[in-house]
Amino acid sequence: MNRSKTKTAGGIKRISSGMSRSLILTHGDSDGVCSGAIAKSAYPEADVYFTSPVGILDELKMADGYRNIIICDIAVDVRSCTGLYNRLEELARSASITYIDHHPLPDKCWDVDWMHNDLNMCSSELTYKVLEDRLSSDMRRVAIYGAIGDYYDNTPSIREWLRDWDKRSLFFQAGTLIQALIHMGRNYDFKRKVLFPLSHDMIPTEIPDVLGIAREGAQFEEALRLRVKKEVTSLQNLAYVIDPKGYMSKSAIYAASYGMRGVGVAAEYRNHKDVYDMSLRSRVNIDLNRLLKIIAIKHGGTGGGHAAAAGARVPAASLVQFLQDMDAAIGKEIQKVQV
Ligand SMILES: [Mn+2]
Repeated sequence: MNRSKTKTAGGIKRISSGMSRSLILTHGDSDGVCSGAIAKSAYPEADVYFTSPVGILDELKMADGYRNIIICDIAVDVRSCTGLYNRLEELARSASITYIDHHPLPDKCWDVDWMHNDLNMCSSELTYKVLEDRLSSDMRRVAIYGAIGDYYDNTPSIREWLRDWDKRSLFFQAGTLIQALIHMGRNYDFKRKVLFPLSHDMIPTEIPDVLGIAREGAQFEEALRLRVKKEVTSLQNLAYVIDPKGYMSKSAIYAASYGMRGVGVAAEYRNHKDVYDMSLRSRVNIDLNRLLKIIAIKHGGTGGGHAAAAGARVPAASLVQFLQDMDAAIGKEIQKVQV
């Protein structure tokens, strides 16, 4: 087998080399790794690369020559929407395209038969359903790991599929896998080593290093939790922590709980760009994606994601005002919902 080492040029994470008929492009988070593993189980010969909404168009430069292109869990970025659509339509003349995603699509484009978009389930569940004819029903277990990783484990199908397993064992495996993937961050070499055995339905605790890394991650998270508990600041409707020195999404969750607010925000300063990158988590019935699209842009930044889990970037000088505007907007939304 001819496999190259991980390359990271241009954001591309090459995890196997040599031209094969199928190409899988997927996200590097746990839902993305599980989606990729399910797609690779359906097309075992496929090359797999990790990418992101901003990297996808670049990655597709090397898609020529593949007969079958599967993209999983990559949100369509508003700014590159048209370019991406045109490139995919161009590739669709000589290849079969399957675009599987569960993030909101920008308006207008995408009325095409190769786009499988459903906001009601995670990408892993959707990938299993789209490729079901080629899959063992045991791969539903991998879809459940992905669903838990993305907090989409309460859908009708996942609940039904869970009944076929002892959910205590399955949660142990899912938790171990997710904790290890989060702890390894952007280590795509590690993610490659996990994705292949996962595509053969190997349980995560048997995949080399996963259990030990998950334990390290749990220890790191415990220290982080105690830091956030000490440093959290609460406004009226949101609570935030700045530079928590650890997992951003988990910091946002702990900020909400220890700050005793509906929304938690973790912000991290990025020196080279003089901006704050943020992770936001909501446990109240509001749409963070919609609010961020308005308020982050108003402050010269960007933002979006899901209703309950989202991210944003704003110029450092705007952070305080941004947080106050978000706080007020969340308050208004909560009132609307209660009326
Ligand atoms: Mn996802």
